[in-house]
Amino acid sequence: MLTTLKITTPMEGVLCITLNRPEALNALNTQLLSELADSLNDADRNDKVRAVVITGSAKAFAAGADINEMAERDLVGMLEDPRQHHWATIMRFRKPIIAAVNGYALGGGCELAMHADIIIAGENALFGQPEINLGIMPGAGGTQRLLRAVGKSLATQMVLTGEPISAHRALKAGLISEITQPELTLERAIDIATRIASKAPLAVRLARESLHKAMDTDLATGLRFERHAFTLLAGTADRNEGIRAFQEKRLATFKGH
Ligand code: DAK
Repeated sequence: MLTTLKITTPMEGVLCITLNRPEALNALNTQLLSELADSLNDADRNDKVRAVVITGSAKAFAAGADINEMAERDLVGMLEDPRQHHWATIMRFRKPIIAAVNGYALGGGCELAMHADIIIAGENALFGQPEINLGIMPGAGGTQRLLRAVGKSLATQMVLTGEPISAHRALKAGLISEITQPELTLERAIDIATRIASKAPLAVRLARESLHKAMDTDLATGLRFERHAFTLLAGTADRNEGIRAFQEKRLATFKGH
């Protein structure tokens, strides 16, 4: 039974995962990360799930790793920390994730949002990497993904001062793609997920993989991957259906093969 998450299917093809530890502002303890990793593993294997929305509460998407739990681990404990495996599972997830962020997205919370493919935020959202205030530093992508998203100067300022940025600053910097009124953030994220869920799954998967390549390879390698992926899709039934539907002036029905 899930104790730290709520899972719903608001629209066909869309799974919505709500982080649910209100007493700790959704701090990411081992239990929550384990349930999140297991849920994503299930969603990866389930053909009916085409996109996932991850959200929190009005006050907090997630206020970071659970500091009380972290306090119990020394160096050896950190090296053997099961949470790193859960983070790795989240990173390996193969379908699009949209993060719907309201309130605090701090430390591991900001890092979890950055694991998403798209971040939508309410205008009250705050993104930050405050680990430096605890005498530590980000450990789940907060120096690497943040720098790639917002550039060197702002990432360095955020990581070394620990001071968060507003949703508007995050939008300007490219960390998020849209700002909504807080009460509409989840609805908007589900709307985007539903649109993605209606597309050809293999095209979505390869396009997403190709976008990821842009983050971690040089341009020539990325372009080569894109060309191969594009060519591969020529062998799919959904590609034929998509083109035929355009020519016949009707909506395409994609089957995922
Ligand atoms: N952990 C545990 N409990 C937390 C928490 C957290 N991160 N954040 C908040 N809480 C708890 C508070 O202790 C409080 O509990 P009670 O005292 O009521 O029992 C309750 O949530 C409500 O919080 P506040 O009373 O503090 O609420 P406020 O509105 O006054 O303040 C706040 C909200 C978000 C500004 C404040 O709670 C805060 O500063 N929280 C800590 C934020 C933070 O420093 N986050 C970074 C944590 S370090 C790694 C992966 C990830 C990480 C590291 C390694 N590997 C894979 C290697 C990540 C590290 C981190 O995220």
